[in-house]
Amino acid sequence: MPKGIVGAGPAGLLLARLLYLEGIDSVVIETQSRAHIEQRVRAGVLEQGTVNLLNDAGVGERMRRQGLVHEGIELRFNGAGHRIDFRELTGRAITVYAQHEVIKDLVHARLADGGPLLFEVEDVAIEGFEGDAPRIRFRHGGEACEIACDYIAGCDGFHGICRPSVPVGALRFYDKTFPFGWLGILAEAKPASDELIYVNHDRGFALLSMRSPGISRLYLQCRPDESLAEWPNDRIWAELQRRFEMGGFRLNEGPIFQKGVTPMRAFVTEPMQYGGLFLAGDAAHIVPPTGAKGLNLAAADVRVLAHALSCRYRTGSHERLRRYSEICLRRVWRVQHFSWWMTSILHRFEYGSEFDHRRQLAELDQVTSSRAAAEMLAENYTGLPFDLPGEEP
Ligand code: RFL
Ligand code: PHB
Repeated sequence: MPKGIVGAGPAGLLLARLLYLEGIDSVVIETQSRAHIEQRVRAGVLEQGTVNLLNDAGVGERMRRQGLVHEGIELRFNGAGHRIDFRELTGRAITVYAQHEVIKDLVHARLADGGPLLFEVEDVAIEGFEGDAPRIRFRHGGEACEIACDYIAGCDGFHGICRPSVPVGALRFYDKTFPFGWLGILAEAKPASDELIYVNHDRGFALLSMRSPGISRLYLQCRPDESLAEWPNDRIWAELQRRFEMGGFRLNEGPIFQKGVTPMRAFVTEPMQYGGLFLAGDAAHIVPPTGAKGLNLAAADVRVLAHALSCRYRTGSHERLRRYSEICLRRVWRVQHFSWWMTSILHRFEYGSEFDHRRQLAELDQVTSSRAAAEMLAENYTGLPFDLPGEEP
């Protein structure tokens, strides 16, 4: 019987590809259209381990050509910039390559592999996963469909149906909401720096990222319920220029072609499994974006799950599947800690006192002047290697 994969985000599509390479059949279903998922603007930073995984999975050809390899980032505070040199500190780097480009590569591979990958499904429900007869029901092209599978992978993101289908009380949730959001834009403007710049400013956090040599991706801290109507383009550029100000530094401005507000939240589900249902990626956990970790964590989960399923079919042993949640959660909590820490040192907390602001600046001073502290940041940012206990193949 096939594996049922609910959701064609990075978690679902990469899982399908890894299983295919192991000779394991799966069916992927997705509520959105192909065009929608291939254009949805999301993450941009890939850890070295994610890059290696995509390359090993044979879907890295365009990423190798178009991805921008970055060997460091800048932290800017108190009107000065400080570079964290990843290559020198860890020997590793990150790659800036948009999440929707990863999605295009994975969809292309999936269809070339012969699918199945069903778009625009409706009324999805999962059943029978407490016992040994998991089923997915949905409507597709107006017809009622049912897939019997031996396992279900819940890869349907934070707002999906898999996690809420587990009986109440069987899972435990850990949740933290931050009192701010990010207003993000994409602009046709040459990035003013070759590397990402994270800013701690009196007026709030700001971030310069990019999608290509001609497209800037910029964020600024705002209220979690900020209305875009209050942010005409002139105001966005003026606020960004103030927060990035340093010497003669100026952001390059250009037409803004995408704008959005993202609230900041952290969330973890424990365990990430119930019977024959395995939750992966945002369906199981979300992190605030300051550490650029969500997509990378989704990739790490499905790597563990694909390996566990492969062991199950090759050797008959359920041991790896049984330990799926325990293995993933160790990385999940390490990444939660890092994402929380990056968020806490870089943002302006509305009710934070001047004492707290001074303490943040002291912490940034330490990170940019102590090699041990810089190494801690660099090691986490470029990604914990895939050798946490249980993760090694
Ligand atoms: P996704 O990408 O949300 O995919 C879930 C898919 O499931 C579909 N779906 C269903 N399908 C079938 N039946 C149902 N009932 C369904 N319900 C939903 C959805 O349509 C969707 O296609 O989850 P996945 O695969 O776990 O991937 C997680 C990542 O998308 C997410 O963690 C990252 O985008 C987070 N993130 C970042 N991560 C990074 O690693 N680096 C970054 O630089 C980074 N920046 C970001 C980010 C997320 C952001 N936003 C918008 C939340 C920046 C931002 C602004
Ligand atoms: C992005 O390019 O969208 C991006 C980069 C770094 C982050 C978050 C988002 O921490």
